[in-house]
Amino acid sequence: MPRPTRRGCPPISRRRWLGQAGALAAAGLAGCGRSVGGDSSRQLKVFNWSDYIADSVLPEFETRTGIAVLYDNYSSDAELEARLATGGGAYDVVFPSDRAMHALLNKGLLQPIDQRRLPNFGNLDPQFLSPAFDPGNRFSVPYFWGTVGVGIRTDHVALPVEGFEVLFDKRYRGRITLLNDGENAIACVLAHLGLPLNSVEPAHLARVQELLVQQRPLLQAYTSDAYKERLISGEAWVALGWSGDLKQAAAEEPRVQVVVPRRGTLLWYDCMAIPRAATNVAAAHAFIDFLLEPEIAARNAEAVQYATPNVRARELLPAALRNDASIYPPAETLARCDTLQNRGPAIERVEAVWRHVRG
Ligand code: N2P
Repeated sequence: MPRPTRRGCPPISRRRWLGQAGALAAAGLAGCGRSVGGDSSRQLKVFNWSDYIADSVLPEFETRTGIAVLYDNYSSDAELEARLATGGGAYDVVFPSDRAMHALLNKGLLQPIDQRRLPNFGNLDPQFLSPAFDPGNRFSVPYFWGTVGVGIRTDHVALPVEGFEVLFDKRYRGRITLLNDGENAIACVLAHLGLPLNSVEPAHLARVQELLVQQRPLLQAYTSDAYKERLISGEAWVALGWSGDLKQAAAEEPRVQVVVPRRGTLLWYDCMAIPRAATNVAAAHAFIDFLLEPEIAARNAEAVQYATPNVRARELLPAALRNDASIYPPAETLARCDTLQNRGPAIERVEAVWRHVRG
């Protein structure tokens, strides 16, 4: 499947946001229906992971509602948390992962969501509702879920690849990328060692640290977003990445293959949430509900290649996508996966390993 082409007005990226806002304000213009000054009730500020929405979705919301979307990207939970904690951006809708929700709620950085304003909430699969980090979904609405996997270039890497072992293979020196996300990377190395991926046992973390330090000279980059393009171009041959981004690469370049590690991997759930400091709460609810519409959610799922928790959207997906085991892993694989738990103050040990590795 070719990469989705840009239709209508492209979303404003982080790099372009400030420049465009300034230029348009100076010219007294609003390109693509985006009014960039004045009436904040006609603006919606969205902060989302990179490569995480279909290109056609934002222009459609803008056309339908007359609300201009200012769209900005990030590539780690840490970046989102720091931005919300320092009050930067005044975003109306953000997309934290399950891991990030613990911290954002503890710090009071989100506001309650009014489910009565989300008529499409009922499209969500009940198995994804009321998670431990947010009973009753008072602050979060499921967006996508996925795993951490390994993307490989089949024209350079010896097959078969079972899982994470390929990340430490000296034959691929200088061609390997790792997620620049300590918690995700460390969880995967724990899983690779056959240890619980939430372990905070000093002896376990010492083994992880040793492996990650040994791996350092083999790496081309620590990156949480550029691996997709590098796999496509052939610059990287092995990449630890999030399932949908790897699938997007494979959809564009058939020599990219996605491996969901058989011995188990990290499973995660991302949600939609409204920051405490949001200035357009009404539009935030309208946008979340729009993304829950079956047709919009299906189009979104097809473009980003992540797993949708929206039952009605999943029914609309082409059968090949709906039944793709690297997007929706079978029950026996999922049984060997785990999510990141709230490890309390012991998380500092995990962070210390990452600081040492990135030193
Ligand atoms: C999208 C990455 C989203 C998955 N590029 C991380 N939770």
